[in-house]
Amino acid sequence: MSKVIKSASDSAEEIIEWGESHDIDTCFERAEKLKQCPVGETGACCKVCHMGPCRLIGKNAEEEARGVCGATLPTVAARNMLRMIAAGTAAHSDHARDMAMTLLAVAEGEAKDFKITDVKKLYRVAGILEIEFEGRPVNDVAKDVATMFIEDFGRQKGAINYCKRAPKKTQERWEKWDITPRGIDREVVEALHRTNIGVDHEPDHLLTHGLKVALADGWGGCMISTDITDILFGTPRPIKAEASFGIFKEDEVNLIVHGHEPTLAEMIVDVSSEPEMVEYAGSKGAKGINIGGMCCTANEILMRHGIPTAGGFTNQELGIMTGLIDAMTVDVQCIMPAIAEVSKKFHTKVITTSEKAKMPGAVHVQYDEHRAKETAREIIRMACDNYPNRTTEGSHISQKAPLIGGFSHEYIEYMQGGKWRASFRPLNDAIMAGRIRGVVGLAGCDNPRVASTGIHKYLALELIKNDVLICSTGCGSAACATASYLTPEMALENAGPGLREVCEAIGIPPILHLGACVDNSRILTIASAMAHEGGLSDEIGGMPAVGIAPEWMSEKAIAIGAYFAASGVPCIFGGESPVGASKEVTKIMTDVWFERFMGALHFEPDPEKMLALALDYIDKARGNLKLRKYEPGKFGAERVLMDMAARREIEKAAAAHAGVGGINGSGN
Ligand code: SF4
Ligand code: MSK
Repeated sequence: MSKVIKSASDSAEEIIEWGESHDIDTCFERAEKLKQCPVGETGACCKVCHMGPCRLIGKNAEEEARGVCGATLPTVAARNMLRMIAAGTAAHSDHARDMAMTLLAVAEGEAKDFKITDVKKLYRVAGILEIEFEGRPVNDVAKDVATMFIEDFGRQKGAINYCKRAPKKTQERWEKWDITPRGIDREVVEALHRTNIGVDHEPDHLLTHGLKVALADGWGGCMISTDITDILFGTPRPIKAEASFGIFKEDEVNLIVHGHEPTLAEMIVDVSSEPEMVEYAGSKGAKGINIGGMCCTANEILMRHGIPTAGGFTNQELGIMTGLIDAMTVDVQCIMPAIAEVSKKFHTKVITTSEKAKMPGAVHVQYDEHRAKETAREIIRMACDNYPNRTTEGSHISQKAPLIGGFSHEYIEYMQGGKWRASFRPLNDAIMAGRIRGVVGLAGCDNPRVASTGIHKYLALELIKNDVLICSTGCGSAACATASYLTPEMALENAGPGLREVCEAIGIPPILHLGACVDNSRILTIASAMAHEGGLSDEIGGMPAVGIAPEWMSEKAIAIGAYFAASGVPCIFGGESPVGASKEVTKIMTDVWFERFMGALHFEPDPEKMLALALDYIDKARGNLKLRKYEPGKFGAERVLMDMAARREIEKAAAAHAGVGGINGSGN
């Protein structure tokens, strides 16, 4: 029998094999043993009341199956989808709420370990929120910004603040179909109410509310989180880093930060270089302190400090199995409880830090923003104390991959014209001319039910060969990073001729790492900027752009797919559809949503079909916009892109102007 490949990453596969030979279970073996329930997998199971669970199966289930209460299969599937969107939205948005509360605490002088790092970004956000900022103390402006964002959670009427950032036509569609979100909490609560036994039973009505909740996530939770993180810790700009298990050091204390929240991780990075901390590590026999990341906390600190990442979701147990991690802190989301179990076989200390998330088998050190640095130092000391317990046990792996990350939407704007001419014009022109065929957001998790990271890798390569520019986020970025795909050389070696030319002219890789999963909001901002720039679609819908989450597993990914669909971006998700049992629900999420919003949510397990569908959407959008037909290597006339030399000239001129800061952040 041929061997089943569990991960498309050689180093991950090596650790999995080492684990198998040492009787250590991981998500890969558990996924193999634990087959998915075929009823639940396709959305045909309802358990919202205790007359059930009801399984709506059998011949003609779509028309004939009924739960005890009489609910039909489309109702049950639509309810299941709405609950997934609500849960995903709640996760992102609760994270955003914490960021807003931190910003408020900083502004009020209560969180003294933090500061406003990017004042230009603060002013830019204040401008969007129509908050006066000229001549006012920075903390007063920050307080008003934080307060306005906090109001977005509990607002009962009107629209969340950032809806106005979308192109007018996109907003009009939302108004027409009544999906403009009011308050984030309100939409999530209403979703839970509607899906309670005996409330909303019409599939289309349920799913329409799903889009409203999702917009509260995209233009609320995710966008608020991205912007506040930039304000507090700096707006990312291109930065070098490394990825994969080779980032762990044999002779240093390895402390890994895992989860999603950037606040404590930022403090850990900050204090890890304090002489007192380094000395402490030395007193335990280590040559230094090595901070690494995992999942999206990794993406946050990689984007701003170049801290290396050990990879995405499926790498968490494997990281511990290297035997080299002295401590792993976890905050919230995408943390497998299995890490506490696997850590028992090694010396690794798993430390939970969020008041919302504890785990049997882990040590809890409560993060408190009022004593953030002290908490960070305490954790570093714990990691150092554990260093002498390291044994030779483990699959010590040394491969690592170089990468460039840090592509905020502000930097992408800047790189197309420098400080004074920053715009999206060159990108739009390159698309119009056919040099770039279209843009794909490659996002979402990696998944042990497929050869993990393999579909990301396949699609990334095929898309850039087809002159498609990729914006990656979350574990999609981690998958590309560990495969050495996030380098400019990728363009030379693998991109189609048009995309290669653009990448060489601007000096960017063909896959732009935009950040964590909440930073999918950056893609919404980019799409809005492209619409405002002109020459393509005047709304987000109709752009030659597609979202793909080929290995998704989290409800957060579903919320993201739904907010892209509502904003006008067709999305393709891998695996079987979680509501595939109902033809009616499937049709609403594809055909009906496309007709109303020019976005859609497809599920397609076959990677080749995913690719074909994405390219088909892109080419049809090009056709509808009457752009020249995409033909590899044949381009039309377009504006000359700004090359590096020209940009340096502009920067020299910029330097002559006193009082204007660097590019770090705010664009214009
Ligand atoms: Fe069954 Fe209806 Fe209860 Fe769902 S709500 S579990 S379909 S009885
Ligand atoms: S961490 S949501 S596995 S992308 Fe953001 Fe990765 Fe998916 Fe979690």
